[in-house]
Amino acid sequence: MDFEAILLDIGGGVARLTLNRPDRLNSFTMQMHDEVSRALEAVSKSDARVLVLTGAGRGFCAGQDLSDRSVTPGGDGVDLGESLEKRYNPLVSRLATIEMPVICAVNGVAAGAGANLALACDIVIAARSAKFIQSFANIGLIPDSGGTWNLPRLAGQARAMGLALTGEPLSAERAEAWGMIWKCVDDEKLADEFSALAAKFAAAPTKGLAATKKLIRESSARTFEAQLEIERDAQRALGRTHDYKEGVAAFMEKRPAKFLGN
Ligand code: T3D
Repeated sequence: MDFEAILLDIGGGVARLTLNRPDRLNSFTMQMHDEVSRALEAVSKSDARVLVLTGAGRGFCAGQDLSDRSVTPGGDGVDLGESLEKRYNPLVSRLATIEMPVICAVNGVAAGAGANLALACDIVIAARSAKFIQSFANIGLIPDSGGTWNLPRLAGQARAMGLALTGEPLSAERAEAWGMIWKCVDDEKLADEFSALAAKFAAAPTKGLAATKKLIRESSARTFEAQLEIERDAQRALGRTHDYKEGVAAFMEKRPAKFLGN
């Protein structure tokens, strides 16, 4: 596919999407949104069993490219609601619902929508030098891209409030200590770390992982009893998959399982 603002590589069951505007810290333009949207469509239709999202250069993503907006003091405002409805909201919804694990490899600063894009992914591995910044506070906006939903759930209300109202940078180490991300690793180990995890997921029972992701993500909207019923239905369906039968057979035969993702 023809991309300028991103890179997409699909092979060996792994889809790797790299935001690629390093001179602007991979901030989002309309073009980048369009390309990411097309790339995610292609990933959904491909044989990929895991998606890795990362950034080129020293940053992960600085959110909206503020130079892609004609905003002037005293001028007409921009319809940011439209921007969220048409671009940011579908993007984070898609990451939350795509039927495979999404790993975010945060290679550097993640600010504004870039921070919340990362936190919307299923597994976040951050380089030690990376930081997460709710920059919205500095320009009079709210933490979008799921920020007001994810932050209190990941960090608790007190920390969510602190991060969102002050816009202070949160180091990757502290994000890990607060339980907001899966792991913080030394910068030079980031690529090895996410590649190993992606390879593991590419050979995993994908339907089981996709159902796990879905149930965990949807759980807060249900009662415990309702969730038990959903677990029953999911397990019933998974019990009929190739990968469940293969997993049990492999265990009994004391050999590695060969999962096909179905
Ligand atoms: O508009 C809508 O559609 C609504 C949705 C909004 C979602 C949002 O994301 S709003 C929040 C937008 N993002 C920000 O406010 C972050 C702005 N950036 C920064 O605060 C800083 O750049 C960072 C803290 C992220 C990194 O700082 P630092 O010192 O490491 O780098 P830098 O020198 O500031 O940035 C490097 C270059 O990238 C620089 O360009 P230059 O001077 O080398 O030509 C800088 O202007 C550019 N850059 C960084 N972030 C953005 C950007 N250019 C455009 N838009 C950006 N967001």
